[in-house]
Amino acid sequence: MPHVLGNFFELLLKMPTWEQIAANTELVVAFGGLAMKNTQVHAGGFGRHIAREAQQACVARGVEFVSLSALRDDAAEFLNAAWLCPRPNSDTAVMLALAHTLVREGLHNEDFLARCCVGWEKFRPYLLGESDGVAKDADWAAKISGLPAATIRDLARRMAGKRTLITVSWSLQRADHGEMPYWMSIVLAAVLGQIGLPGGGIGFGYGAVNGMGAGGARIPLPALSQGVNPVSAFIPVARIADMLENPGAAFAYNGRMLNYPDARMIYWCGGNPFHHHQQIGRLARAWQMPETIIAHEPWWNAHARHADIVLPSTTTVERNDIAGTVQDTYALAMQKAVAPFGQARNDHDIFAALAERLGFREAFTEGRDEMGWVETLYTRWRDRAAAQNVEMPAFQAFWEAGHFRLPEQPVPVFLADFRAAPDVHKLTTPSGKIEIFSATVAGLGYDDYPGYPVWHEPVEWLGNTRAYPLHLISNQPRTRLHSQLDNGIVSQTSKVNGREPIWIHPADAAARGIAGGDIVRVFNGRGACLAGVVVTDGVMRGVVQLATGAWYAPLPEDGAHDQSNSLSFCAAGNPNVLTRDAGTSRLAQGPGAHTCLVNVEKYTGTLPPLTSQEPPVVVPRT
Ligand SMILES: Nc1nc2c(c(=O)[nH]1)N[C@H]1C(S)=C(S)[C@@H](COP(=O)(O)OP(=O)(O)OC[C@H]3O[C@@H](n4cnc5c(=O)[nH]c(N)nc54)[C@H](O)[C@@H]3O)O[C@H]1N2
Ligand SMILES: Nc1nc2c(c(=O)[nH]1)N[C@H]1C(S)=C(S)[C@@H](COP(=O)(O)OP(=O)(O)OC[C@H]3O[C@@H](n4cnc5c(=O)[nH]c(N)nc54)[C@H](O)[C@@H]3O)O[C@H]1N2
Ligand SMILES: [Mo]
Repeated sequence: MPHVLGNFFELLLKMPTWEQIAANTELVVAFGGLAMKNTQVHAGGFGRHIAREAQQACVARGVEFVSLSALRDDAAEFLNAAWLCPRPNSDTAVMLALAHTLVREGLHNEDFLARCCVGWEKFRPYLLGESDGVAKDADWAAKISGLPAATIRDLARRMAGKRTLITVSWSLQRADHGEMPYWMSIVLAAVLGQIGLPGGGIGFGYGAVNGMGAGGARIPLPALSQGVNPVSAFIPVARIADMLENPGAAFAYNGRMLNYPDARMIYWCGGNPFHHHQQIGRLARAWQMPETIIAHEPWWNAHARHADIVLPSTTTVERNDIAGTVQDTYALAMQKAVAPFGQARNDHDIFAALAERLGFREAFTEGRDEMGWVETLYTRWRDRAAAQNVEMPAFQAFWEAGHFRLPEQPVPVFLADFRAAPDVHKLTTPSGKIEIFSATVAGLGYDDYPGYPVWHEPVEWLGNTRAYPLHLISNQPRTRLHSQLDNGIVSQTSKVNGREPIWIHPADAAARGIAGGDIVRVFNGRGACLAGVVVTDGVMRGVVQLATGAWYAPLPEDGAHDQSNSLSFCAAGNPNVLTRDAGTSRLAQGPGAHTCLVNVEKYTGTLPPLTSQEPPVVVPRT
């Protein structure tokens, strides 16, 4: 993204807002949909959920939606979206074909491509097939995606005839070469040439979190002092099992060759590797390698269970805090609701106690305790607001009231200034323009990244089902945040026979003699898990959906099970025992969860116990 359109976090704040979309957009083309389930959350917290009413306002104004996704409910029912089901991971091919149709039919914007972009002349021969003999036309993409060629051509024409917003869900990145559909979506929007027009062009993740497309108060929130980490060794987090298995080994990352450090100790706080990592069986084995693992964690989940030392921390309801984000208009006082459970301590108190043992408590706390920090951070926020002529109440008044509503700031039309004068209002890319061809990326020397977006057949996909016949979508869960509160009632009541629900198309279920409510074994060469069946035509044929987040429940090491296999098995339905632990590419080395084939069979054995939710055995001190 920084190579192509500029700084990602800046872009997220500047994208077309829902208000602008409702007022100007005629057609929204959503790759990966606009899942309403995901808009329940936002990093930093939110005062009001806006996604539903924002989308409803669009419908009321006549905005049309097209959702390209394997799941029907990635678009809310009230959107009346046209539902297209390209094979998962084939989006880049569909986007190429849309661009091809636009160019062949003279519907592309030559002026925009010439004025606002670099590299059109390098990409065009690839698109048209002049450089490799393969025209990336609708017939070509039809064979790859399974969408009819006429549907692709018709969509391209509709996009050109209307004010169109192209949007891509964050999920498309989590795949083999997942950087490609992002780049290609920007190129497609450039070919269409509506970037910089109100409600037109491109935006990302409107169905990822509540605040995408929100106006908000746009006042950056202050944070604790970060200090400077004296350790410069770095790995992309998705490469951690690689690191543990191969200390010292070299790996490629974004044009550099780095070496895996020889990590002897792991201290993990505020994340659950047994949730987010791919191929958890491999991780669980690699986890045996460091000398010490410390988990700093409120819950007795897989993260805590796999640690040598657990520092129990409080949850958000057991401490005082403030919540807010630039994309919201609320400052929220999060007053402690209950006393800390057992010996749990606040994260800040744990770190302060550790800093004390290491001899730098004062430098860490800056002399402040919990409420000292809450008040200081609020006051810094208030000062920043004042600098933008927004008056926030003094701390005591805010804390007693519980919240304060800030005025919403108007959001300028995304890239309108750039469109009008690209040489003056430059982007933060190396050329200052939209990089259809990136000299930076081409210069990295990665043969799979020639400098412009190209289609690569994913390593696992429905275009090649020799090994396993079904594509697994392991998306964000609707009943929790990742693994958080899987032990809670909302998540637990969604389970089928105690196992995570798996969605399967009626034809795929019938072919396997599977019915709703059955327990199935989902498996591939990397692992297996049990899941509870929901048969639905809301999922594309050939695709199964098993959301992330069930607490990893490997088989007990009771002698009846071989340990190496038992670690790759999850009795609760965590899909990450099945997914591939390989980087998306040498460019980003991100997790490629959505590139994953599996098979499903009815499970007829005795159900293994679900040990993952049981509390720890406490041995009294003697
Ligand atoms: N309820 C809830 N909300 C959440 C979260 C949560 O855990 N629970 N997590 C939050 C976080 S951290 C994030 S990053 C965001 C993530 O936001 P997203 O990445 O948008 O969320 P997902 O649900 O993973 O993916 C959305 C949809 O993309 C589709 N999809 C997957 N692969 C492909 C593909 O190759 N092509 C196409 N066209 N579609 C595909 C799937 O059908 C999936 O339902 O959600 C946030 N919101
Ligand atoms: N297959 C597949 N895998 C994925 C994804 C996918 O789409 N598919 N999505 C990826 C994405 S986008 C993300 S963001 C990651 C999410 O991965 P993680 O962020 O690692 O997942 P969480 O379950 O949210 O882990 C948060 C942990 O912090 C703990 N915690 C909560 N509050 C506190 C606190 O106040 N203090 C402390 N110390 N701990 C606390 C929770 O109990 C939990 O164990 O997963 C990634 N993995
Ligand atoms: Mo995420």
